[in-house]
Amino acid sequence: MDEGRMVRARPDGTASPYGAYLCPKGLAAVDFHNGAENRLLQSLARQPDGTFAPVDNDAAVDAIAAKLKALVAEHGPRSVAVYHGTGAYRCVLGGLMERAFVAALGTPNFFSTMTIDQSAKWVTMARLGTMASGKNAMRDCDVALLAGGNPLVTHQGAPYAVAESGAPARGFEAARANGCKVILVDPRRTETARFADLLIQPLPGHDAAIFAAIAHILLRDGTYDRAFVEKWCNGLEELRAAVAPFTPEMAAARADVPVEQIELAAKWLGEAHRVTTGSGTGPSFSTHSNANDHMIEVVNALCGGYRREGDRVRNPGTLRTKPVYEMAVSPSRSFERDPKCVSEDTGTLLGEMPSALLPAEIMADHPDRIRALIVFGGDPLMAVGDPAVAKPAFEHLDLLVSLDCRMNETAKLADYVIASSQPFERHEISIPGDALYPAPFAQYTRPVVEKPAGCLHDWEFFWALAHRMGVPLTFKFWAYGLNFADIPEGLDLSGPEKPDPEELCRFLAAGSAVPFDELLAHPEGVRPDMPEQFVQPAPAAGGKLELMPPDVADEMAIIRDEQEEAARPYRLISRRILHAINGAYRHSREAKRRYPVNFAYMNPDDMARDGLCEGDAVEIASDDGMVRTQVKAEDRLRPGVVSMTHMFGPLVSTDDPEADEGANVGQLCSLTRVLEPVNFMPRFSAIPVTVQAYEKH
Ligand SMILES: Nc1nc2c(c(=O)[nH]1)N[C@H]1C(S)=C(S)[C@@H](COP(=O)(O)OP(=O)(O)OC[C@H]3O[C@@H](n4cnc5c(=O)[nH]c(N)nc54)[C@H](O)[C@@H]3O)O[C@H]1N2
Ligand SMILES: Nc1nc2c(c(=O)[nH]1)N[C@H]1C(S)=C(S)[C@@H](COP(=O)(O)OP(=O)(O)OC[C@H]3O[C@@H](n4cnc5c(=O)[nH]c(N)nc54)[C@H](O)[C@@H]3O)O[C@H]1N2
Ligand SMILES: [Mo]
Repeated sequence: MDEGRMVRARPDGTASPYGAYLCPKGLAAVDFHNGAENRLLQSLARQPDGTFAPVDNDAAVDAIAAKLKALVAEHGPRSVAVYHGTGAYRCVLGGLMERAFVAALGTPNFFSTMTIDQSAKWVTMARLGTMASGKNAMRDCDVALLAGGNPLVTHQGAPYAVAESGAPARGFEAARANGCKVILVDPRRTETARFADLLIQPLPGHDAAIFAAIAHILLRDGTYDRAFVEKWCNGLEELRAAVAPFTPEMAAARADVPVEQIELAAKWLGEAHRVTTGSGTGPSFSTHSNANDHMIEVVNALCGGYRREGDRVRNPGTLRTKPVYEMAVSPSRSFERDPKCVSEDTGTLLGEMPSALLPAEIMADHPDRIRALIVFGGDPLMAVGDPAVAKPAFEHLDLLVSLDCRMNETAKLADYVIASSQPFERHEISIPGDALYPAPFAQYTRPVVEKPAGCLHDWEFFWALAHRMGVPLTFKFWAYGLNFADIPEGLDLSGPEKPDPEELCRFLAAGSAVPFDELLAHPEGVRPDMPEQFVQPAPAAGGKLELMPPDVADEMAIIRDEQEEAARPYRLISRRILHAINGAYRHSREAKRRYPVNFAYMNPDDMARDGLCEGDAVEIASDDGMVRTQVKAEDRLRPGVVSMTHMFGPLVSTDDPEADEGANVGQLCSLTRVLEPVNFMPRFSAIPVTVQAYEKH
């Protein structure tokens, strides 16, 4: 620090369970706190002429509260929706205050990036069920399989993908040193592939077939975990029937991979003593994403890839330590019950509505349509894609509020943009990572720098809003899977007194294995010495996993009979960059230097065949739209695919990608044509496209 300004950030490995480590976004955060990337330092209100003018936060919250109160009085709480973006996940008090606000208001319209990202995983939980003991940690396995994820860049790992949180390369190194074989399934030889013992590079969109074939082999050879399946699974015969047509030869032909690779992956999985399989965004974004994810999880179940009674629990959580049981939780099929959407016959997944239906829920000719939307740390217009459908809907809202530290594409349409604080300016406690760190660890940090005078903490916004609206808040330690109303302990915040953020954190740490005062004394974090914990037997008769419910069997039959769409020669796939996280840090110095636009990467042979040269201006066209960018050769990509990063450029492109600083690939997606059942997930990968050079004027 120098005179109240941040100068430099360094990783601190004294207590961290993964050593000293800081990613490039962590480094860029210093500049951002200091105002880089046009950080919003003041809240803004839209004027009658459509322009924005600075507004005092009190006045803004007053006006928003008055408008929301009027809407609720006239149309009920359902008229108000909240969207929780990636920026909101990094803000503990803000996220919990938001949950308290939504619960107190009583609206079912809670949306987040999870349902425009990997909600296929939630659909699988709802249709297959889950093992309460969780999956095996990669470090304990002899075989680990990851489909469509690149943790070395994204740091995304457990519980869904296969990788350790924190410093992923170290996790892979440690697992391999223990003898773990790593299998990757990805059209791209990713950065993570340097740890792969087997890399399968399929055409995208065929994971359901590939994993059905692996299940087929495990059943054919009898190498699945019979004891596990007998104890915890229903539907083995239905599964057998559903995967019978998915021979290894058929899947290999569909996905254009050597059949030996599918056989080898199945052999390793079948022979292994301890297995874990999982996926990143790839299979959740592509064609038939729910079936893809279901079949990946079925393979894990056939291998019994979950922690079992007596297994050591590496990290039972520190701030909240929970006993771990070997027990199946039967499918909830929550989406079949009320509350349901008004535009489609589908309900919630883990208490959330499908984000891709936001535009339809706003436009619906229904008394319960959405009329006001609060966006917390997100850019839903960019995230859902298909701006031709989404933008008019957002413009149709009576009230759009963006709580953000950037003027993003959604904020540009908002009535109010509330400038939020940043992590080094606020009180944070390590709830998001609590049980995900490779070892027990907890940290509480006070602000190291004062927030800019014009900014509001995210939690302050939700608290002030509730206070002004007269909505009585109860602050709780909410976590996924919990119904807010059912959580017994809470802090009553209905009084006029603004809460003290440190006291809120103290409340959250009430059940912590490390007392709050010890966390206070150790800003570098604490790695507690905890007694070893082991998975316990199920306390009661557990549920069962449903390997092949009828709706999944129907989807598999559709896939079995499907013909490849041949009209467009390439498949567009997703990729992420190390120097930005979705839209955030995209305008940092390093990100802009490396990525003046989001290039279209292609296999060099494909480029040569199409007469394309490095840097050529190209048009990428799908059935739903077109974007322009520059092409770049990448021999890591298999032939037949084009790979681009999302969240670049303005919502709608001009004809100059360089001036636009990239192109929004969401313009190639559809919110009306190709949506998955249940979660209404659009297709963000395996999008059929053509690539063509064009003359720049
Ligand atoms: N640096 C950085 N970190 C991030 C983010 C970021 O933008 N930047 N974003 C964060 C967010 S919001 C998320 S959700 C996570 C995502 O984390 P990951 O899932 O690890 O994200 P990606 O790197 O895009 O990896 C997806 C992979 O799937 C492959 N793929 C595409 N289609 C298919 C397919 O049909 N089948 C298979 N098997 N593979 C396919 C792609 O080639 C790609 O390598 O990362 C988070 N972390
Ligand atoms: N075509 C296509 N579409 C995609 C994807 C894709 O790969 N391809 N990926 C999908 C995925 S996985 C995701 S997760 C979504 C991402 O969708 P979103 O999360 O909606 O988009 P982001 O751009 O990440 O928005 C995050 C916002 O949070 C803000 N922010 C950062 N820190 C804070 C904070 O402390 N407080 C507040 N209030 N705001 C903060 C940032 O400035 C940024 O504007 O997009 C989805 N859409
Ligand atoms: Mo995401």
